[in-house]
Amino acid sequence: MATTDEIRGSTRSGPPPAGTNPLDLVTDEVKQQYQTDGVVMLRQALHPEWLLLIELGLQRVMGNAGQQKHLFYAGEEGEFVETVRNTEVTPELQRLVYDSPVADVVGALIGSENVWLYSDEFFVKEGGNCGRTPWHQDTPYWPVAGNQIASMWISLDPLPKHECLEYVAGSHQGPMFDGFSPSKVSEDPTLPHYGQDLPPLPDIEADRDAFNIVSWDIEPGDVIVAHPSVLHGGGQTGPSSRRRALTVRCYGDDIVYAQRPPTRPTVPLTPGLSLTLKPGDPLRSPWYPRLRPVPPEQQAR
Ligand SMILES: O=C(O)CCC(=O)C(=O)O
Repeated sequence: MATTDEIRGSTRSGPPPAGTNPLDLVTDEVKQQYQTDGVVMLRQALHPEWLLLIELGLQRVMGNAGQQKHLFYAGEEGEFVETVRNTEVTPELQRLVYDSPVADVVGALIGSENVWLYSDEFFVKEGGNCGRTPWHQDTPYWPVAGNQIASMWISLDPLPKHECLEYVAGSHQGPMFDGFSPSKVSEDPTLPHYGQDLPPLPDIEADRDAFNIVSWDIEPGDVIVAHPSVLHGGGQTGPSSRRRALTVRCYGDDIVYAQRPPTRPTVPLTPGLSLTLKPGDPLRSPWYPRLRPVPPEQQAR
């Protein structure tokens, strides 16, 4: 019987033997932990081949073949890069989402045999001293409702826990707050994104002890899977740190289209979606390709 620390991934038992099936990591205890905390660490879930694929994809994206780059703390010391939905234009990410165990692991955790891609997103903190990723939930930015949805956060670099992504365990069961405003993070990372309908984000950084914050030291191959409603934020990086992370976001059967306050578009942009779906409709659209079962045109011959 695994201890809570082992299930939470806070103790390390070394890499699994070659040939280990990543799905074996998704035990009933891990599923239970995911339900309770909204986040789990899965040690050595991804083979180095998949990490190489992500690295090649990132090189292509940063070489300006990918989608638009957005800067946090633009022009300041803490500047870092975010770019979303590169799977559409990056063959390496296409191979990752169809051929790697990412969708299978997320599908097993959320309990859905059907899995769709919501989006991918790179967060690239290079050059040292990159700023904090502000505390937030993802669901306020997304036009979705339902529970079978999760993000797998994959770091290409080893990280100490204070530079890793941090989570407020259990917060996915609480209220949906307004988002932070990405263009105003250096001014105040709790300034509202929509400014209507949703309660303001709590200032977690100002009162960390009041929250049940969990995070982990991370090695390449380790992944964190989190419910997008769980409050999370990323630590500042040190002077010589490099932190290149990819998040792959997938969902299952119970996810439906939902509206968000009209003052801002949802992320990533999906022009036309609101003309074809009404609130409560299953989230089916070419914006969100099906990953499992693997579509015939994507199956290895
Ligand atoms: O890597 C980061 O700093 C942010 C990641 C994040 O917010 C996410 O994966 O939802």
